[in-house]
Amino acid sequence: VVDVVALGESMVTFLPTRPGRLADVPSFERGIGGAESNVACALAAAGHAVRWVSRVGADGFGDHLVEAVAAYGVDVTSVRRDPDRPTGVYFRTAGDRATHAHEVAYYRTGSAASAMTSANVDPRVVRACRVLHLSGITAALSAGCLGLLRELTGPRSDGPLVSFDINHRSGLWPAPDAPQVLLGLARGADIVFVGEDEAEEVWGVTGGPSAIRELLPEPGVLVVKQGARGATVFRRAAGDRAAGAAPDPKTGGTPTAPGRATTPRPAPTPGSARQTVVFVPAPTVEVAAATGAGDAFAAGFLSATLRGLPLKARLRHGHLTAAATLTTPADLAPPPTRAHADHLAALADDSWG
Ligand code: KDG
Repeated sequence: VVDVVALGESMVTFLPTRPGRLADVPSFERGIGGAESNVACALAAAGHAVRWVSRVGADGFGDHLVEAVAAYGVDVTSVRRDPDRPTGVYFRTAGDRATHAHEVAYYRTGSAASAMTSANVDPRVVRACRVLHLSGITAALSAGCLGLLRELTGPRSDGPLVSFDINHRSGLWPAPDAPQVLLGLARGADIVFVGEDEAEEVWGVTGGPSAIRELLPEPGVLVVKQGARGATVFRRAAGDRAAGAAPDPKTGGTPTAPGRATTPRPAPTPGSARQTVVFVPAPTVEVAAATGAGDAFAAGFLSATLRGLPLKARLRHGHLTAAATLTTPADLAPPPTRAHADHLAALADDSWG
């Protein structure tokens, strides 16, 4: 059984060998990036059975991506090679030490992955898992990619839990339609990840996690990442349908078989729906570059979800996996071993934050 399928574009990344503007940097180091494959790699490193579904060019960069992701233990047999389109690449700076603002230059228009559609991605492969992980980046790549995401997050009566990271990348959205598109996709997902600052940037929501929950009452699980402060999770009663998840001793919630909402799902009324809310502070770390930290967080949270751990442990696993990426300049870092992360996640509350 595949635990997680992650679907999305990956790119060969070029990171400058020294700080400064892209215009001034004379040389770059090659790495790999791609929000969904970052999640896939971290989950595979944590011992889960993971498949990455994508398209890359029939070129050297495509070879490198497939080989590098496979080296993490991810099943890449569903990655298709496109002889007519290139593999996407991108360049970015490490960013300002204080604000972490960085420059990004994408070379991915017309890439192999941007040609993904619901006609050339096999829905049986994508849905044969416990959790399907998607992100808003894919929605911005092309009309075909958006159609595919709409189908995967659309009304359904069975199949995996759909996890959706908003991942708003302003440089990828030509038209001012990101807010509505991302909201629509998120409303169809079961687990949603969003940054507090991201929600303000995309939807203008300024009231913190509870205001974001009011905008997004549909997902059974909503995770609001609050940067260096921590993260808050909202879980509706019966909103946790992770296959095989054990009862949650902290909340008394008893996740059952991989059941799923029927179609169409009634929108719960904010405030009236019974839900659990948990906040966990983030550990303090020396940030080298923030890129990829959200993906690592999602991987840690999903790993703990698949193992049926309580909400607090899910957030702690998210923070610990994110910390590994925050402390490296690359998009992807080897996460802590599962045993080490379990040990850290079990520490007393006053060791956190
Ligand atoms: O979340 C990190 C990603 O943004 C990075 O790896 C590259 O997928 C990427 C993108 O589209 O920006």
